[in-house]
Amino acid sequence: MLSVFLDSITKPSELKALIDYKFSPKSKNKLSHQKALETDASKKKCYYYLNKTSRSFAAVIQELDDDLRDAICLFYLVLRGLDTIEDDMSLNLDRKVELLRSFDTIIYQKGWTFNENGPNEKDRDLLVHFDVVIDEFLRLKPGFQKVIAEITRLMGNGMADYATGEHRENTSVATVKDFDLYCHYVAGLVGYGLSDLFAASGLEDPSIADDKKLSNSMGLFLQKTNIIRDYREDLDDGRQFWPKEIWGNYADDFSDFIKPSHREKSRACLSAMVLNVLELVPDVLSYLSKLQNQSVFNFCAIPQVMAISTLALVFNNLDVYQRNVKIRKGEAVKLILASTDMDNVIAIFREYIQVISQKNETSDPNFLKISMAVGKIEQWITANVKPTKKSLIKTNNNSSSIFLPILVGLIGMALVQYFKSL
Ligand code: IN0
Repeated sequence: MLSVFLDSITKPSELKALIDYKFSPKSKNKLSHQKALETDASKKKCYYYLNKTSRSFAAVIQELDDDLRDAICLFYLVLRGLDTIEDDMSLNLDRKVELLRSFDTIIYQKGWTFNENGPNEKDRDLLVHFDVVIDEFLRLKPGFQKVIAEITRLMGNGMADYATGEHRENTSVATVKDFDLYCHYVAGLVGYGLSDLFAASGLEDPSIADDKKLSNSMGLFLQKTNIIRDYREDLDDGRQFWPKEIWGNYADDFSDFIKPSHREKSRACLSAMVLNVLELVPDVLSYLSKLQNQSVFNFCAIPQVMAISTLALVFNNLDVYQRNVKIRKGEAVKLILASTDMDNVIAIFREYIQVISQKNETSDPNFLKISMAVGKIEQWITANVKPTKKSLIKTNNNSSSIFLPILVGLIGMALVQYFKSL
């Protein structure tokens, strides 16, 4: 705990956020939720597993309005169960595929538990006691159950296809299309399911679930950012999620990027991966701006602002190839406290987009494309920020914002060429 404060010792705004967060009074939703748990042992066990698998995200789920809170908790635990089967390299492939393809019916089987995971699987315990999750799942409204089961069916089958080698080349993802499809199965479908749950709860307009592309992009933005951040951890564990269509332009072997002699190619590859993610930002902002319920907005916005801040941190940062790069807890808490409305979220995105823009180098082969992606995001913001409303953002009303970085880039590249030719 002390180390968390020490990490932010030179950042007064983060220190203040950490203190505010620690001493903030419990919200109305959190209090009514805790009261409900006192008399419900089975539900309490589910929240125990939720808190065990993901502490900070569990806190965000527990702030949701009634009804939706339990539906999303169960959705999360069911997906975590599925993930624990997909993840386990020690499971026999046939058995794994059989489980993945039938998981949508398993969640209706009272009493089902599973103890075949390897001893090192971190959420092993969740499947060992999965009967508790099933009991609570069966207590949800049928409308919620149907959404969760349908997404589980689609995701389980998608995961099984990947596990058996479809859309893959040896152990790696081949094309950008395959990469998008994999991320759709594991994260985009979560976006579909959540939008359907928001609609079924009545807390959001049913139209939130109509635009599938936006729901998909919400998941892809989180998953692709994680995949960039986790390069080294995944490499060490024998996993490769970066598509060869991208990294193959910069190396013969996926592990070449960790070599000091490969620095400049490694940097260029990282930029190409970040560019692929930046293209999703306008969709993310469009989705968030449609939300109406405060608790749903916070639940959706917090992971997205964490992701944009992670993306700014990993961009042009070769440490990604050596270790797990993470935003400071102080910064994360500051973002959690600030993500309360769309104006603030836009201001946060704008800040990190500017960080990316400043770290973008003319010598980078993707310099121009990154400048254009940044320009498109700026354009979205200019077109969507209401000028009448008090905003944290300094709008410069400069519609040429897309052209300025491009112009600077072109001049930079011309100068590089000129000096090379001397
Ligand atoms: C999530 C997503 C999530 C939240 C809100 C809206 C979403 C819309 C579309 C898709 C996903 C959405 O958020 C979590 C966030 C999370 O777990 N963060 C980790 C930190 C980290 O670095 O991983 C934490 O411990 O706090 C998320 O990452 N996923 C997720 C899973 C289930 C549900 Cl119901 C919602 C995982 C994934 C793969 C990105 C979809």
